[in-house]
Amino acid sequence: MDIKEKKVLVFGSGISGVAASRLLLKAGAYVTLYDGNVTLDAKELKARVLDARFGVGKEIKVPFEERLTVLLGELFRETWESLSLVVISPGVPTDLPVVVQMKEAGIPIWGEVELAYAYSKGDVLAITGTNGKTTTTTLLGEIMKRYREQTYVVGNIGNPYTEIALEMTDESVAVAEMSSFQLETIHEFRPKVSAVLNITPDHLNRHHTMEGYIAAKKNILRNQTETDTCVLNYEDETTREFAKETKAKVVYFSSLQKMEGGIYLEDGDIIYHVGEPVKICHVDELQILGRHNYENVMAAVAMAAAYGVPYDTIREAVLAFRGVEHRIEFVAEKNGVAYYNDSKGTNPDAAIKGIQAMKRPTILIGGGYDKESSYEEWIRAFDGKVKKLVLIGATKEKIEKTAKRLGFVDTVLADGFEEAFDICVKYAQAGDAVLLSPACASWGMFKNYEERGDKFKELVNQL
Ligand code: UMA
Repeated sequence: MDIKEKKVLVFGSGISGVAASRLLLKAGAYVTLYDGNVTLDAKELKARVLDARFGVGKEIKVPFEERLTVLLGELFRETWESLSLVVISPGVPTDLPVVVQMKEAGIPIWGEVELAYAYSKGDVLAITGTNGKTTTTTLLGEIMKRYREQTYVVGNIGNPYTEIALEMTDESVAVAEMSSFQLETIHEFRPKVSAVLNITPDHLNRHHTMEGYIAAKKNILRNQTETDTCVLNYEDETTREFAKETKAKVVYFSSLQKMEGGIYLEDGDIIYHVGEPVKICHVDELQILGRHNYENVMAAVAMAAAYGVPYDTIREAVLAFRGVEHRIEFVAEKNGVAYYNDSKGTNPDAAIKGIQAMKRPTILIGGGYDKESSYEEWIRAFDGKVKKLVLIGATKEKIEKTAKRLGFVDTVLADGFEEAFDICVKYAQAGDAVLLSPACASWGMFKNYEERGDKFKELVNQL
């Protein structure tokens, strides 16, 4: 679609919306940046879009300032009727009445990722899954940077893809972390190599059913062809079945069994076995721990190898990789108590990995935004390790009820994050661990999980 001189609405003014607006302005469109939140400052938002980094578009006759309108509050038919395109931010539900009306009126609704894809060059290597996305994306980014100078790490990881799309050349590679929200609104997005790491219940308040969530994730391989590769977790029943629905070459990874044509663990060795078997490394040589992390490494290795990166380059990057901030991150030891920040444990399954990684008696901070998850399996995974569960946020009562029902009674409800932290400090004895791994998103208390993790680290460092 040529959007020159066309009217485009960008729905959502977070980092995706700001970046998408810039791309659209540079591409010659008239942009309305829209947000439902009336407490935002329209002038400040406009300045944010047109900041110094934006540069000047000489070829465009009408200045950017005049091509950009910021609209807050309600979105009326008069505004959307004449649009050629709506670019929707990942956090905006696609079943909002106004979005449905626009769709029914025949206005194309593109996700921010689709817009980036349409305007970028080079290849995309894309990763999705409920857990492990950020670790796998970061590691693959590290591998690719050693191979391709123009490697961009983008997507759900916190860097909007539209921010760099216009810089990409035929030599560029985008390593993209894709959430289900982002994959819900793609049309032609086609990664050269994709990976689906695992699928367990998450974001059910947005997708309503597990089927809806799975369908969104599956979009990652929808447009792939025979010349593309799709890396799938063999040990996850859902992702294993995805092989039937893609034209791409499938490379499975397994942490439990040998897989010819795939990548697997054998006596602690990571073996890439597509063609001749190649040992990449032993897991004891890695700087990240846990079976889930070995799976993330296998996925990143398989993606890089499928793309043609030499094994030595892959090996060097894998051995140098130190993991990701906010994911079972050791913060400090204070008075004999080890503090771990796993703020990225934003759903029960991720938080299970967090508690499994603990080797000491643990005081755990849980709770937050309500995504309508079930907390039973998480509580069962405490496995005698959790001494006390300190609960915060919208889900605190719900989690406490579930815990009590399952026989875990040592819970405390805290009024806010700092109070929860103080309770942990009070109860922790030398030899214990304090773990922030809430099994819930941070929304409602924090802007995002990074802010929550940063706050935790700040409090630890003040001790
Ligand atoms: N908004 C509306 N109406 C609505 C909903 C939202 O106007 O009905 C507005 C809000 O008022 C707000 C804006 O939309 O101003 C926010 O848009 P957004 O939620 O899409 O946030 P962005 O800042 O653009 O960040 C998004 C991702 N956020 C979400 O998916 C919720 C970021 O993922 C991502 O890093 C970024 O794009 C760049 O690609 C964060 C996330 O929490 C980390 N992701 C979820 C997760 O990992 O579990 C999926």
